[in-house]
Amino acid sequence: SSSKILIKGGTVVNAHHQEIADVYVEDGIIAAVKPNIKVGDDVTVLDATGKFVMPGGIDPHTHLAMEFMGTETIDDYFSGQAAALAGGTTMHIDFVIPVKGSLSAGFEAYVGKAKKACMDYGFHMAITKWDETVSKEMEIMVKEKGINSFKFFLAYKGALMVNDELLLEGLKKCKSLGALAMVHAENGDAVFEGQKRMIELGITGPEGHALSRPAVLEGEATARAIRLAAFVNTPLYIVHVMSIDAMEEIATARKSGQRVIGEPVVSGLVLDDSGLWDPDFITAAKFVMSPPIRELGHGKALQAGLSTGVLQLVGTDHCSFNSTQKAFGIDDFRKIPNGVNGIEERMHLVWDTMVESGQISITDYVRITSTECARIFNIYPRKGAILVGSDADIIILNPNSSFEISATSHHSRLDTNVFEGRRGKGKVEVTIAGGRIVWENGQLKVAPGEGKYVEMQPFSYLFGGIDKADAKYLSSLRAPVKRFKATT
Ligand code: DUC
Ligand code: ZN
Ligand code: ZN
Ligand code: ZN
Repeated sequence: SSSKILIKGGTVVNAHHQEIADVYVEDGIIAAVKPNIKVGDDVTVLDATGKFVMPGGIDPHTHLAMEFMGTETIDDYFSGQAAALAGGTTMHIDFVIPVKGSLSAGFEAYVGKAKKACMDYGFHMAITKWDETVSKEMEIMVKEKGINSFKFFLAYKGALMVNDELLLEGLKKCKSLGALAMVHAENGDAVFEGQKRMIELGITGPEGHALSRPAVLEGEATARAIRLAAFVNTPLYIVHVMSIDAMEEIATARKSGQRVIGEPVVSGLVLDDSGLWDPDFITAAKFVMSPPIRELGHGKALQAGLSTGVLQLVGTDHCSFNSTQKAFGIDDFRKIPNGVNGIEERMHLVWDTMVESGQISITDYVRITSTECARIFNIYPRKGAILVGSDADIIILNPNSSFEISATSHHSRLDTNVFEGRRGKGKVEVTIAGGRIVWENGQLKVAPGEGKYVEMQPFSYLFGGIDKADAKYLSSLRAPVKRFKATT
C-alpha cells in the first residue's frame, strides 16, 4: 500500500472511451490521467503494458452479515469485501433489513456490521411493513442517512413480503423523496401455493425449490410491479432478473419509454439447472436461491439482454450459507437458506462470458460492471470512472492471463462455490481501493476499518423533470376516450 501510485502504459478504459495512458493516484484520488507522466522515486510504479486499467467493479446487490431464514450469512463485511477485492470489485451496495420493522434500528445494526469494512460500501433499505413511522423514517433515511433506494419483496410470504397496497404506498413515498424503488419480483402467494403442492407430491428435496416457483411467477410479479410503477409514474429497478419472462416485461416497458432498470446477477447469467439437482443434498442445495436458477436458455437470453441494453448492469445477490446452514433444509427444501455466492467471481465471469465471447466491447464491460451502477445510484463520477478527481478504485486486468474458480482457493468463508471448476480468460491482477493496493501477486492486503460509507443523494437527474413528466402523464390520462355509442 502507498499513498502515491503510478500505473504506467496500460489501456485506460471508461464506459465512454478507451486510450493508452498513465494513471497517477495520490491520497486516494485519481490526480492525473495522461500519457508519459513523470514521477519521483517516492511513487510506487505498476507496469500495466498490454493490460486494461479500469474502474473497480461496483456490485449493486449483496447481502453481507444478513440475518435470514433463521441464520446469518457467513460472509460478513470483512470476509465478503476481502473476497470482492480479490475479484476486482471495490464497492458494493448492501441491503439493510429493518429490525422488527424499524428502519433506524436496521440502519444502526448495519452501521455496526460495517465497522469491519475494508472497502467502500453503500446501503439500500428493505421496506417490510407500512405505517406512519415507516413513512417518516424513509424520509430521515433519504435526507440524513445517505440512502436513496428502497427494496420491496413481493415474495417471502409471512416474512419480508409486501402486498400491492404497501407497494403502492412505498412507490408514492419513493417518488416524493426522489428515491429509487427496487423490487424482488416473484408472486409470493403463488410461491407459497407452489411449495404446498410440492410437499403434497412428496417432493421435499432441493429440486422442489425451483419447481415451486417457476418463471411464470417471476414474469407476473415483474409485470405487476412495472405497471404499478407506471401508475404512480416513478422509476423502478428490478433486482435479480432471472428469466426471459421477466426480461420481456422490462423490454416492453422500456420500449414504451418507462423508466425501468433490469439487473441480472452473475449466477443467472452463467448457470442453468441441467444436472443441478444432484442426488447429494448439499451438492444441490448450494444452488438454492430465489428466484431460482432457471432452465437452459434463460441465461443466454439475459446475456443478450445485457448486450442489447434491455438490461443495464450486473449484480450478484451474494448471500453466503455454508453446508451446515444449507443442511437446515435436509428434510424440507423450504428451510434451505436461500442464496449463492458471486461477489468475488462477478468481474471474471462477466469478462469471460461477455467480452471474451465477443458479445460486448470493453467499454461496455466497464459500463455494466461499474459505471452504470454509479450513475443509477447517483455516485458518478466519484465512483465508476477513471477520471481526474474520481476515487482511486482501480483494477488492472490482464486479458492474456486466466482465472480458475474453486472453494479451495476463493476468499469467501464459504465451503462451496456455485461456480466450482469454472475457468476462463482475463484475470484481475491488481486491485486498488481508495488509493491502497489491496490485491497484488495473488495476495490480499486489507485491514478492517479501511472502507468508507458512501452516502447517496436523491435522484435529481431522474426526478428533475418529474413535474413535466407528471403533467404529460396526467394529460395522457385525460385524453379523450372513445366510448361505445349506442345506435338507436
Ligand atoms: N434471494 C436469495 O437467494 N437470497 C437472499 C434474498 C433473496 O431474495
Ligand atoms: Zn481520452
Ligand atoms: Zn431478492
Ligand atoms: Zn438479494
